[in-house]
Amino acid sequence: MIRSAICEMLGIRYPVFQGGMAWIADGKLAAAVSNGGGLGIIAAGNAPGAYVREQIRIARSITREPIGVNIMLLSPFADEVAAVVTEERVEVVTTGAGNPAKYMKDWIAAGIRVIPVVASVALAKKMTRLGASALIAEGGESGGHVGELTTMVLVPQICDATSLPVIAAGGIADGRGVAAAFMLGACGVQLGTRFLSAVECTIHPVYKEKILKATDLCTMVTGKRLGHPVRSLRTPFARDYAKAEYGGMEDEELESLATGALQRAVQEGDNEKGCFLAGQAAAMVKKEQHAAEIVKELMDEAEPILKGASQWVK
Ligand code: TUI
Repeated sequence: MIRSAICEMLGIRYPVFQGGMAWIADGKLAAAVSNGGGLGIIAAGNAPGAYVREQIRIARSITREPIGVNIMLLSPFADEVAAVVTEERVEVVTTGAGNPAKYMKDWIAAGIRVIPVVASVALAKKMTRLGASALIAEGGESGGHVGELTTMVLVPQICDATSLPVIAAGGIADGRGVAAAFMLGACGVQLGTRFLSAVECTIHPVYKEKILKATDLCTMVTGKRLGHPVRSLRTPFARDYAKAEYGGMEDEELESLATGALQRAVQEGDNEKGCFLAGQAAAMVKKEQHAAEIVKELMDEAEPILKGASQWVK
């Protein structure tokens, strides 16, 4: 049994978080992960507060275990979602794509555990100072909005910069990745892409199929020019966007090209105009499984690897 400081802190059985994927990680998926012993996280994405409240209540109707909400800080609704998580007393808030400093005092006063995603040492230090409970170090192998550094170099640097528990994310899809993350100093992992194949993940069947069929070089990063690099599957949309981005299209037109693209992938499975966010580990996702089974399998695979690590020491 692998247990760590994050299990004790949050009252969860396994040190596994399900990443807060915009338009994807709803109350049902989060509750299934939490019931499986991990931490299920509802993604607020670009949705209004009322949607997030509804999803929290759906999750609460399915599980009594702790749940989290991920707040995407670029969202125009970030302020109202920040209030909703306090009113609904979620156990954990994770944040992404920015600096959550202005909300932290209120969340901490409400007894919420704040666990920001950090992609740099500077933000890790700031978040430690402002009272975060733990940090998620997310490398650029992940899907969606990505930072510069890979998981391999980011995790140890974040571990050196903080005394808080560190959760590793980006490129982890099986027990080998979990074991490696612990070796780098992490005491937990967060996975997004692997949970796209969960039975309880209600993305369009075309999206799921694309993940299950993905191969090693199937993802690419677009959006660097506008300052929001995003990793997604290499589909016609991603190729068209990249061409427009480097072909000198105006910023506004470029932005309108992306508007609604996540929803077109998640809800319609639109191969031509949808943006299918996925991490580099998509190729390692092989079959549809219940969320709880994914959590348990990750731990069952990681345990003998970690136990066997002493074989290398003569
Ligand atoms: O946030 C994510 N992944 C995401 S967000 C998203 S939706 C989106 N929509 C439009 C534009 C961009 C994204 C899809 N996937 N992951 C967590 C994450 N946070 N990765 C990297 C960061 C990050 C980057 C820079 C966090 C903080 C940061 O610096 C902030 C600062 O002020 O220092």
